[in-house]
Amino acid sequence: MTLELTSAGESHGPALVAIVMGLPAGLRVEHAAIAEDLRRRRQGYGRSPRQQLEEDEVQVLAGLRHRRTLGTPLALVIANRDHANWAWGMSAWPPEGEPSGKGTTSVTLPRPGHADLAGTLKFGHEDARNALERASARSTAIHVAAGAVAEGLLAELGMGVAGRVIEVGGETSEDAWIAATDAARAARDTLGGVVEVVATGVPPGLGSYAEKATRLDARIAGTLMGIQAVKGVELGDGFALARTRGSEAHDEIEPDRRRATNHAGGLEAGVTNGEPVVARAAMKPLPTLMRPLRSVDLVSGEPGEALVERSDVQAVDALAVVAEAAVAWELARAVREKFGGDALVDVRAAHSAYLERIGWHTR
Ligand code: EPS
Repeated sequence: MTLELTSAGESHGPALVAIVMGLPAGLRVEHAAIAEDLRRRRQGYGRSPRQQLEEDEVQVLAGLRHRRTLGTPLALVIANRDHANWAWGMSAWPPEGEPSGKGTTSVTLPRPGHADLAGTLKFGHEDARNALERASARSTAIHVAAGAVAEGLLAELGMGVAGRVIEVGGETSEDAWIAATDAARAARDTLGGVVEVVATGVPPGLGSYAEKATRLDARIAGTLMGIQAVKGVELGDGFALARTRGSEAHDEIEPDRRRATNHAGGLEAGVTNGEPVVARAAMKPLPTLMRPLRSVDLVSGEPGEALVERSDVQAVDALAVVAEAAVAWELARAVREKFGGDALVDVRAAHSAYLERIGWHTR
């Protein structure tokens, strides 16, 4: 038993869609819980005006009846309201008549840092929009919706996951983040930052050291690195551990098998150890710059300036929510693998029986 997600959707296409396989039957899914996470993702100082336009209203087309999962594929859809402005430019079959609206002329000046150049070369596109639309972080909305469902499953087993911003543009306090964002906007520049996700109530034994691909630390690092603009990930004290001695680095085991410290971030040998799972992700400054960097025109071969279009100054607040959803997803996947069960009651029974076997009490 595992949990799988397949998604599709372009940033300015009609919609984002996802199919989730592997949820147990009987899991309560509240529209309000998904809507709240989607609302949090849209918030944040320095986001694009696009966020005022999008409602990120989630629709469930399959797999849910009267608030409970059916144990069958769950189909989620979020419409892109901005698509109305791109109806011709992003159409599957161009409507009759002259091209109108946005996206009707080809993008040939790739932005350093975005998918424009690599995607164009890789797929043989003539218009970089064919690459950048899917590479856009717009797709994180559907992953947040799925993550909210995963968080619901984890909550049934007493687990909670929370993401927060810890740095924006190198600053560590909220006032300084706002000032740095204002300064970057005034300079027509962008910023990055760092977020942290903490998962609590996690039992020991999720994940496995049997193979690299089963290590939960590898999966969490992979899913965080898979989020747009993330360039660094650390678990627990991460890179700082490399600068300490073993006697300081490891978390001593108390009589109740808990730890007084958590340098490992709740993961040893790719397996949870019962302490909170702690992961951090570093986001690079966003690559769409209002004062563009040097580029080359892919048609003429002439030097030029990269594409300029509406974008965010920084989206670190959004990353905190997206990273939370991603970590929740991997934990839920590990839960499905460890406890199995077609119905939620089976999952709960397997979880309780396991905690009883190991004599584990959540602190
Ligand atoms: C993004 C560019 C911007 C962001 C977008 C991600 O898109 P637009 O040019 O349409 O404003 O707003 O993020 C979202 C739309 C979103 O919902 O998070 C990019 O290039 O990755």
